[in-house]
Amino acid sequence: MVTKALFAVGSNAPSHIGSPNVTVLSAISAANTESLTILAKSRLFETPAFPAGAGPDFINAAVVAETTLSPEAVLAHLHKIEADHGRVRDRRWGPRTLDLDLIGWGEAVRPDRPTWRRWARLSPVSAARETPAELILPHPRLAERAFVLVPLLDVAPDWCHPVTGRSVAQMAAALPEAERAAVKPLPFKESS
Ligand code: PH2
Ligand code: MG
Ligand code: MG
Repeated sequence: MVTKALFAVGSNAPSHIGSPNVTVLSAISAANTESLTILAKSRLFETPAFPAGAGPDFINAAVVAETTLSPEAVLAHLHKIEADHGRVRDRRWGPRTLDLDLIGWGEAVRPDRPTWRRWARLSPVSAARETPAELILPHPRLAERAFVLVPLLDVAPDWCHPVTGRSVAQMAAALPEAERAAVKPLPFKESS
C-alpha cells in the first residue's frame, strides 16, 4: 500500500554538515530513498523556539512523501537520518541539530482513536511533561503549532486531519495571527 506521509523538519543548532539551513536541506535529500519518495518540500522558515525562550530560533520546513513502508519503518529511517546529522537525544527541549517528526499518515489514526484523543486533550503543562512511548498519529499537537502548520501550507494545504476533519489551511487560519506571522519564510536559495 502506498501512503502519503507528512513530516516536519527542524533545526536550531549547527551540525557537522553545516548551518541549520544546510542541515535541514541535507536531511530532506537523505530522506528520499527507493521506498520513500519526496513529492514536495516547503520553503525554509525561521521560527521562534517553542516554548518561548527555549533557545535559539529554529529553521523549520515540511515535506510530503509517498511510501510503501510502515510508519515504524519510516520512523526508524528518520531517526537514522537524525543520528547522521549529529542529533543527540538529551534534554527534551534543548537545542537540536536536527528533528524529523512524523506529522500525518494518510487518513490513519494511531494507535487508535481513544488513545489519540487522550494525548490530544492533555493540557499544555502535561503535554510538555509527558512523552508517549508509542507513535501517535497525527501528531497530537499539530493544530497548535504554527511552525508545523505554516510550512505544511506550502506542500499539503488540503490534507485533512482524520479526527477533526479540518484541513491544514483551516487549522493554520485558526491560529492567532501573531503566531502565524512569527513563522517567516527565508529568501529562497539552496544553501547558505
Ligand atoms: N521543535 C520542538 C520544540 N520547539 N520550536 C520551533 N520553533 N520549531 C521546532 O521545530 C520545535 C520547537 C520539539 O521538537
Ligand atoms: Mg519535534
Ligand atoms: Mg522529534
